[in-house]
Amino acid sequence: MLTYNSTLSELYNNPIGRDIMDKLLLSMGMSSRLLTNPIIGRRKLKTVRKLVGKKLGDGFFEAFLELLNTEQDRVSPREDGEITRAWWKEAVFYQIYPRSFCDSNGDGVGDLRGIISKLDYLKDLGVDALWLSPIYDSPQDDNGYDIRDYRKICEEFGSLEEFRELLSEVHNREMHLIMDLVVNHTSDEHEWFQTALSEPNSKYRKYYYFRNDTDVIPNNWTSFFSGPAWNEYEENDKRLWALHSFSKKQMDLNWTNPEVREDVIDMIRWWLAMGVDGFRMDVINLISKRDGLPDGDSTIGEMMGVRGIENYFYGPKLHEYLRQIQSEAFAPYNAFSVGETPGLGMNMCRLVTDETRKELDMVFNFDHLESPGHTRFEDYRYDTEYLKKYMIDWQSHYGKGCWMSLFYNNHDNPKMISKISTDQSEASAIGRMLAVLQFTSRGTPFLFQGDEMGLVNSEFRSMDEITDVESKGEYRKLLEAGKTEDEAFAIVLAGTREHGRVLLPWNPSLGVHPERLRQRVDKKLTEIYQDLIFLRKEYRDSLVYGTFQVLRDKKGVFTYERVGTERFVVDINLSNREQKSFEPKKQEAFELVFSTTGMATEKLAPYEAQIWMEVQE
Ligand code: ISL
Ligand code: CA
Repeated sequence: MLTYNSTLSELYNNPIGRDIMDKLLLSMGMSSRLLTNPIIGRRKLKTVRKLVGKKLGDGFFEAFLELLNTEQDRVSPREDGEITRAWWKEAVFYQIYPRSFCDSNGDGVGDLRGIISKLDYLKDLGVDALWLSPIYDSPQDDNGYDIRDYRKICEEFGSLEEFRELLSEVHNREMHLIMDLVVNHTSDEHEWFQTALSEPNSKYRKYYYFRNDTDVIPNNWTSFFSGPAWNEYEENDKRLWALHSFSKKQMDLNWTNPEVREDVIDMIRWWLAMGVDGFRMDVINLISKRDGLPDGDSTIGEMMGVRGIENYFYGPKLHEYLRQIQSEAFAPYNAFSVGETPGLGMNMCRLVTDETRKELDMVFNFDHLESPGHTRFEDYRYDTEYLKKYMIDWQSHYGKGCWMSLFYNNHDNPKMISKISTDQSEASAIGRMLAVLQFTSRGTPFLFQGDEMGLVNSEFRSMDEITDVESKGEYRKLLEAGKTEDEAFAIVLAGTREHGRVLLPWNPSLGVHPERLRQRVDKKLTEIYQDLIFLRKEYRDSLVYGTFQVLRDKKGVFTYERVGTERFVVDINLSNREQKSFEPKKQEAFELVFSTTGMATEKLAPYEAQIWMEVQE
């Protein structure tokens, strides 16, 4: 039991404690080495509370201790032995956001036929597995992350027959297909929720978080998409409340109810029986909420942008639920799982992905998407030095029993190239450099559609062009906080998820918005992706499973080696200035196998990345 009398180093030994303290220090520009300093580590929590208690408030410390005490397990990274081989560790994944991938019938909305028509292209690129963002029946309040019927395909996208055809076409090409599993919430139009509303005595009342015993809002939680996390209905002249962590049309399922878990598991098995190879599990770390749904601490709420989050982002039954899904649904079909787990740091990620624990195969960790101290809705330039720090940390410390995902973009984020620089003349070099880093690191690369085209952010001109429910909520919130319309729009523009959701410019010459044309900055990039994926597969033993070691970590450059049967040296210029290349590789017998500039230059050009391979006698 950790208490106010526990020392900082005791707190730091708790996996949740470590993740949170690391993040706090990082955002304050301080090193976590501070906590391994014996003098500081001996300080008690109560001393710290005295020092900063005024600023943070008592609730902060209470919540912190309570959270830490829910986790009794420990996982230390496995350093020795072999890495267990698996198809999904060797695969290159490609995320398709169906609405904006490829439109086959000209109605402006991507569809399943469109995906089928691009399978040869994807195979040719070197892609082994597809992840489809939701294609289920949905009122599309959050572009399909609000599901009305888990076993139906959204009409705009196609039919179940077309889905079966897609699946078999994928398998014919020896590729895999995973779907999106959105089970933290359903649409308010889902039959379960509708029945719960219309028949108060039905069992579906217990499928969600309903409250009818209070006139005032049940707690102070806010939703991820701004505003309170509760909808208000009326029933027999009384107020009826229902919880939603996201939009007002995405109602949180009550996972403490065993029938909810059974129904979800049944649905997963239905898709797996059809031949689907696994699932990406949407906000899966949010499914277990603390009993009684206690108020959130406002300091934590402000730090995280959502009030109440400490009560559910790593809830008390998370491990239990994940294991149940794993053993009852995934394991019987030998299916693959990758959890989307916003907010979890490395140690929490270990606790849900370590291979001995049978919870998830992999997760998406998001700590690298913004520089420390910054948030998505902020116009700033991303620090590539931090990307290096993050990669070194994860490559060296995640351990052999865990496996990381490698990605920069998805449908929830502006483009990484644009975060690093808005200078169009640098975009192509940055895209290439990021690709080298992604395909030569240990982990599974997830491309987001359009990465291979070098897409950058769009130049939206006003809120009229923004349809995303999150952006609209953010805009409203900013106006309420006193920003002018222009100021609010500028902030939304920086962070809007819309940048990841514009229709792919497959054929830019065909009457596409001129602005979209500019988005596609690098025509040659697709070939570069092909080459890099080829290299990764050809030298799987080194580039997928091999060891990782930093050779050079000076400002502006990042050099590392990957060693398996072969020895590779990857030499990266992270800056927009020329840099010295890594010397030793030239003296020893190395040959250049790849360069983003296509030349064997003496120095590293801005954002140039080179891959060298040791010549074997
Ligand atoms: O935590 C975040 C920062 O605000 C979010 O980026 C968070 O990761 C995200 O909102 C969760 O995303 C997933 O679930 C949402 C859906 O809107 C997203 O598209 C999906 O990827 C609700 O289902
Ligand atoms: Ca269409």
